[in-house]
Amino acid sequence: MAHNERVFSGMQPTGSLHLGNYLGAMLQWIEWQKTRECIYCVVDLHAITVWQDPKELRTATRLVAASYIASGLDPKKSILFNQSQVTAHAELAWIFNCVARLGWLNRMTQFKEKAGKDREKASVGLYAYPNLMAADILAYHATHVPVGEDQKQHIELARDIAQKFNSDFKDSIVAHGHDDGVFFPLPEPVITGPATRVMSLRDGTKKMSKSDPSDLSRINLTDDAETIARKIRKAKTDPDALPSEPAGLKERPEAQNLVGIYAALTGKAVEDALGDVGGLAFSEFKARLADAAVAALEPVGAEIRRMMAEPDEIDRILIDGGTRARAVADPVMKQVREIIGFIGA
Ligand code: AQP
Repeated sequence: MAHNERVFSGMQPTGSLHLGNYLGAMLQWIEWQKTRECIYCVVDLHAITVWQDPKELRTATRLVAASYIASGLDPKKSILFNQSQVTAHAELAWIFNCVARLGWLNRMTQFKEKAGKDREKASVGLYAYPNLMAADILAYHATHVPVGEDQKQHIELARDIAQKFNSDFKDSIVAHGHDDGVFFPLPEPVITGPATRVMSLRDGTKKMSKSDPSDLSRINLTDDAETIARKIRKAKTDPDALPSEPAGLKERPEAQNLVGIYAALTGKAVEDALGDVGGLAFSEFKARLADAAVAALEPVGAEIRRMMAEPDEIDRILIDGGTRARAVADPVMKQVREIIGFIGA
């Protein structure tokens, strides 16, 4: 049975969203919303793979939901909710813990990066995180997952899990009315944001991240104009002027990152952006970049602040989204239980 196209994606409430989340994922979400059924989630179950203060988790969950809406997500059109409201995520993740192989998870580079040197002290949840992510997507039979470049490996794992489930339970899947033996679709990663890998402003070889201890490393969607301009002024650079061709950005990670951000914010290809700013010294270029960033982000930040002043309204939207999400996931989970052989499904 061919599956209808359905989009799923999420972000963790581990802090304020930043320019990387916005250019890498969020702008694609908004595009997909125009033409497809979309389910967008604040993934609070993922957030607790690292300890979170309960009060801060609640605030960050509202902040991420407000950031989605301020960026253009329409909660009437798309389903918007926080993950923990829908128990299907945790239930299917457990089933996938039993489908995925240790060897598969051992290859996940994000676990290695996030666990760092003290791997023995990382939570089991951090290790099994990709299985939960596969469950997030597949509990809705989602077919497309718009994300940044760093999530590609996890979506490939979700495809492997879907394929193994379909193969392990093939006879039962057919017996339950899926004549082609396909229960889970193989989800496609969609990595087409205007900048699919935005790097830290302090180190052009490191991904811009919510959890980087230096706030100067990222531009938050909540930063005001003065803060955005200051962070760009302080961004690491090299001593040379900007080249006029993309080839001249090679081996210059900071220049490449800042020009990539400028191009994404002004809606231009890097080549065309260099047509505008090639030859400029960094001091002049940074002023232009700051103008472009402020023009794009200031209205988003203002809307986030307005929404955060009404937390009950955000909660109401999330709870409504939870009800709508359960209506999609519950029938899928009922079938999963029947296919596996659980009594009382
Ligand atoms: N630097 C980035 N450039 C492009 N895309 C990015 N994404 C994250 N960072 C960049 C994309 O944003 C979405 C949500 O990410 P997440 O919140 O689930 O977690 P993450 O990928 O681990 O992002 P962070 O900011 O690094 O969070 P922390 O520090 O909490 O782990 C994903 O689509 C991701 O690809």
